[in-house]
Amino acid sequence: MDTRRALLSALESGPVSGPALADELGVSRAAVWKAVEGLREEGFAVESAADGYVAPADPAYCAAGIEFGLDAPYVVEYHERLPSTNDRARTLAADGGTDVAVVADEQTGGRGRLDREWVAPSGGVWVSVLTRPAVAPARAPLFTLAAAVAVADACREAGVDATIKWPNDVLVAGSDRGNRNDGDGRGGHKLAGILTEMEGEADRVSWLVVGVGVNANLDPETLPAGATSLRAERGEDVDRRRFLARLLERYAELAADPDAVLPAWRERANTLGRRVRVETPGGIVTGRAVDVEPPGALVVETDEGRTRVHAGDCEHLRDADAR
Ligand code: BT5
Repeated sequence: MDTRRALLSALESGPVSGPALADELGVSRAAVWKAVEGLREEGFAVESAADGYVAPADPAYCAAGIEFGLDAPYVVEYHERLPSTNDRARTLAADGGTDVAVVADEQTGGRGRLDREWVAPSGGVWVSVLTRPAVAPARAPLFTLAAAVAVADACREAGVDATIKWPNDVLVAGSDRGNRNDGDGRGGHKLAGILTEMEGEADRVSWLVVGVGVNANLDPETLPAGATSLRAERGEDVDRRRFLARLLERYAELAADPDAVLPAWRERANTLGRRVRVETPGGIVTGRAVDVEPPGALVVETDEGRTRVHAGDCEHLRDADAR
């Protein structure tokens, strides 16, 4: 473990004496001091007290702040502004990196699926997790579903009743309050989206980047029609540091236990049991969504029988909608 990491984890359990930590790690006192200064430069305001260094009471949203107390196996790379955290994670992947969560306060070139734009001003939670799971590429969709569950759970812990629309949207359903940016008209407002990208060979994923965008402390008026935010739903800002830590912890938990993903997804899904219209690469499928099957296919009961949809844009229909 490097000095920075060791210092961060030592700070979790109270004041840290510089000389004692230097002895424990077998590094110089100057090295510990440098690590303290490094954390401060990152924005993690370590204090000096009589009995040693003390963690800030309310850590900032920065790399060390997010890593502080984080129970997930990722190094956090934080940027004030990036074109896209997915692009940055892909660059790290090309350089051989892994187990990194790239976070930006603002994205200037955020991407949705199919090269759509993702609006990502300062105040949101924009993160891409780079891993190299030992699975076949066909299993990759499970990680998208895992991320959707992780987002839904983090939102629920923050007091917002989020549900999942197949395959990758996290929505807030229900009553139309005046503070949302309307335009959806189908009972759901988009709180978060997920963009999964990967490279792999026939039998093995080489790298996997799961990009998650959550409209956290934003006003829906600054977002596309049909969007909502945690701020709008809760009526106050969320602690992005805690929210993101929970999201990453839940994602890591599910990524390590793939069998738990589908049952958890089904429980939080808003799509199952509803009439849907899915635009797939092979055409439009309309019917009732009845299940999701490994590794993430939507099972739709159509007039012609059951069909499995592996990718596409899904719209929830009112029962009366005739198409
Ligand atoms: C998605 O695409 O929902 C995936 C979004 C993934 C964004 C994350 S942020 C971190 C990482 N870095 C990136 O560059 N991307 C990922 P899709 O299902 O294609 O939905 C895109 C559509 O959602 C757009 O065409 C807009 O209509 C709408 N949209 C754009 N920005 C939005 C926002 N902030 N909130 C809600 N809806 C939005």
